[in-house]
Amino acid sequence: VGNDTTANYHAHYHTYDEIITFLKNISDTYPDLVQLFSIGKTYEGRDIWGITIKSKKAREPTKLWMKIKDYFITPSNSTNGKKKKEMELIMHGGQHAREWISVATITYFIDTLCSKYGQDKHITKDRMWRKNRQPTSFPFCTGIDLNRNWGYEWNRGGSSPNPCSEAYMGPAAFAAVETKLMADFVASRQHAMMYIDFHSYSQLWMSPFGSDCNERPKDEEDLTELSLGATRALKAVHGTSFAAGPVCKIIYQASGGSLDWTYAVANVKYSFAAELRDVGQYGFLLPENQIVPSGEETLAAVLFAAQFINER
Ligand code: ING
Ligand code: ZN
Repeated sequence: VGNDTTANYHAHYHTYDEIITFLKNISDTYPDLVQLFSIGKTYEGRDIWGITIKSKKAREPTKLWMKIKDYFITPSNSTNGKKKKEMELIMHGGQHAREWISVATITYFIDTLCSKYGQDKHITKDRMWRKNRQPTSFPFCTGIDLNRNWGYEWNRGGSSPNPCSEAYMGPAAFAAVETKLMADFVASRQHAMMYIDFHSYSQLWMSPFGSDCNERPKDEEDLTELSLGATRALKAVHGTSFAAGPVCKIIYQASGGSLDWTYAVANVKYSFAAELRDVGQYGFLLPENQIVPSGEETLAAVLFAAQFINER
């Protein structure tokens, strides 16, 4: 992208401004493939960027996907002759500020999908920020945990009413401008078949629900089958092990998370959250030389998921 080579760009984490430049360069370079847009502004007035990647003609929605599949996935007989459905997959990163690898992974996806076709030692308070930047009822405690502020079973455990908590749920569901905008965006995407919310770290592929360990999604079987296949595809790339299961069981109870809402309210059947690398050695401060390997393995999981959904 630009004068920087692809390999070099993804060898580093980037600032918000650099990421905007990256996205604008991508949309200038691949005008037929991508559309860059803002869904609105954060509390502090920064744009919340979105980018759609799709084939040139809306009538041929799977053309890009077919090329991607040819490139990344060993041809299988199973899709031959089958009519391809129109489908849309939503990837969400950066819901939590300090989880840089989630944003780096998505920019890696964008670059890789487009271009194939057509350690920070200084731990600062800012680097370890998690929540949004909205003031609370306490002037000395800033921020709502966006991933506790979504409107399905909000305030049902695993979140905190304390504005100073890292898991502060906010004064009401969707009180955070960012969650409201993102939810409206997801709801507006009629063809969305999958939603994946990227976090770090722990190496997990998670499904609904986070709010209640006893609530089982009606699509449990399909969600489990996809999750197991995706983690297997992921492991095949660099040997990285991901565990799979519902949020509440595999990590902890957490209500007001995005995947519960996209699943139960927006009816995106394949709603997931992924905890990317690592398992604690570097934690949130994942070294830059792991961006590309993480991107490669995660993309393999996503492509498996897309193929799985496409074949249903
Ligand atoms: N983990 C997620 C969190 O918000 C999660 C786990 C995912 C909870 C989906 C609820 C729903 O706590 C990190 N690392 O933020
Ligand atoms: Zn997170």
